[in-house]
Amino acid sequence: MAEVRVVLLAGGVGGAKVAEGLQQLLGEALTVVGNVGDDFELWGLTICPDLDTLMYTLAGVANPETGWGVAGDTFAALGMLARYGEEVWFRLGDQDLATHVLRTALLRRGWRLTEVTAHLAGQLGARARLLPVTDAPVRTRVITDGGELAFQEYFVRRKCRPAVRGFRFAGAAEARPTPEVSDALMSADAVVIAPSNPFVSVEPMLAVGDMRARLHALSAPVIAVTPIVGGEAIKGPTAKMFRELGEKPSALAVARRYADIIDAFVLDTRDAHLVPAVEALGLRAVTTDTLMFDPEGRRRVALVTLEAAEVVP
Ligand code: FO1
Repeated sequence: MAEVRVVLLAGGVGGAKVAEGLQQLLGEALTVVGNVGDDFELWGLTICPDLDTLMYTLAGVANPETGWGVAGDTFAALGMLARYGEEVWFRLGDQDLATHVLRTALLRRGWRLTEVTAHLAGQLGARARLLPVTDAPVRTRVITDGGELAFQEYFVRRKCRPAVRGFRFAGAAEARPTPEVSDALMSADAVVIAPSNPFVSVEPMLAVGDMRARLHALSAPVIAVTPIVGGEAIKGPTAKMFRELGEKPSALAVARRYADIIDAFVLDTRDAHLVPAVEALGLRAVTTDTLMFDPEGRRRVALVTLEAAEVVP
């Protein structure tokens, strides 16, 4: 095969790692479609945390400790905002702030979020193409014991502490995937669902217009990688969310959520005992070490995923 075109659907930190691994293997032939459900506005600025996490990681400038934000960033502007009496629970770095200032200015000039994202990612040196799933505003709302919260209020301000009862993706039903996303899906040799949180990273994208039906109808293979290993999330609140929604967290529980749209599922070697149950869902199951501690690990998981899709470059 001359060139293997792959589309990755990804959220933030977990998704960015496999995105970077796939970029090592595919370069420009990779299209990363990012979640916009955790976008929000702060001090008049449009902030797109998942797109930025993907962009910084693909460009090699992400903060390696947090996975989000820019490596070596400083927080002088945030310190000044605190002196003005503002609440500064969302840690915006000085360099990161430049991203939001420019994004907001370009959106006000009439650029689509797709165009803004392509410009920023290109200028920073990302090789893969980065696309928001939609240009329309979609906002994840977390229904908790204590009422409904905007996603970042729940995730950062309340540190995922309130017990989750459900989710709402405001604007998703009316939103449409962009023409760029549609074209990328139509011409893909394989579609990969990243090891991101299914509830708040992947499902907000699947809820955009007819995305779920489109993936179901694709003839190209669709492969998901587990974000749960040994019953626990690699990072973040995925396992806690499963428990609060009354389900035992496991790679199998994740596979079930995608069973209607995927052909194969990559799970960790530690969960090999779940293979028969995943196969009983009608899926091909592939086991590997899914933990990605370094660029070599990211490349390895990306390669196994492409092998599972039978589209090795
Ligand atoms: N996550 C946090 O837990 N605390 C923060 O202060 C924080 C700031 C932040 C700033 C810019 C950015 O792009 C992402 C940031 N994140 C922060 C991550 C963000 O909340 C993501 O939405 C989540 O990681 C979910 O993907």
